[in-house]
Amino acid sequence: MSIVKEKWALITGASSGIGKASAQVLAQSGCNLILAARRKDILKQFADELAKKEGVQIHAFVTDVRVKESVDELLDGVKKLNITPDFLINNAGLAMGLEPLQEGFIYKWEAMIDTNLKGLLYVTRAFLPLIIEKGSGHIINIGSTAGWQTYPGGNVYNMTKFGVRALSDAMSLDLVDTNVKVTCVAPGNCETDFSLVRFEGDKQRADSVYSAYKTLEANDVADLILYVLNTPKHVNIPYVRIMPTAQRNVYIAKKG
Ligand code: NDP
Ligand code: 8X3
Repeated sequence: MSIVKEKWALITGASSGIGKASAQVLAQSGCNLILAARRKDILKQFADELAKKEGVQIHAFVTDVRVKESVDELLDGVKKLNITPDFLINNAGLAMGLEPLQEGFIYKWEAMIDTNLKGLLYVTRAFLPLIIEKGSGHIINIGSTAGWQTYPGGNVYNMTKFGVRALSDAMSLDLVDTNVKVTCVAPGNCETDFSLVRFEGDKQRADSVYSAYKTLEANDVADLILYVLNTPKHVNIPYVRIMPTAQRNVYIAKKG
């Protein structure tokens, strides 16, 4: 049975990687979409093509989740369309750098905290009351193995993803009297633009993250998100971790 068919999902960070793949997989299952990200041209073109291909309704909003006013505009835009999302996929996020804390750059810390934590909070605070009012729904927060295990140079990124995990738990408690479910989906190494962003455009360094062994593909995570959203009303999956077979934790991986 498809629960997502003809429902509405709001996906942040839908212009690339896991967010984009989730949009594709949900659209293939007949779910209508609200897509948010900062890069206007990429996002709009993707939304138009996907809507045409899969025959679902898709609205794209240029949104910077770090900016409260931008999230307010997203909320106003969605309200004007008379849409209340059934699902919120808090996916927008990034890592910046891999320096030891004592050599860290404040601008990188701020970008990670503002996006991965504050952005997630702004979007959730904006849409959660509407979802609760609707009577049922599902929040998916994209965590990470970095929210389970620290690693050298992971410091602030680790902190934000441990935070996403804690927030998922805490919001689930706050929603006990509702039919709104919360799941933290925590991937291991997944080939996307994540490392290109982390290393500020250094393609060679980024590629080396994905060449040592077969990593996850964005679609693997998207398929899992679809599975989680399609669980029956009485079933809630609080956390789910997904790893490449070759990677057993942040440190242990079979190379080659
Ligand atoms: P990508 O870089 O491919 O995608 C990140 C997406 O987030 C882009 O669509 C980007 O769009 C969007 N984004 C970034 N900042 C903002 C912002 N301020 N406002 C709105 N959108 C924003 O990486 P992934 O797909 O890998 O990352 C998605 C999530 O998955 C992140 O939360 C990441 O931490 C998490 N993750 C990734 C793993 C991996 O190995 N790849 C493993 C575990 C977790 P735009 O630039 O257009 O705004
Ligand atoms: C991304 C995975 O191991 O680079 O969240 O932190 S890792």
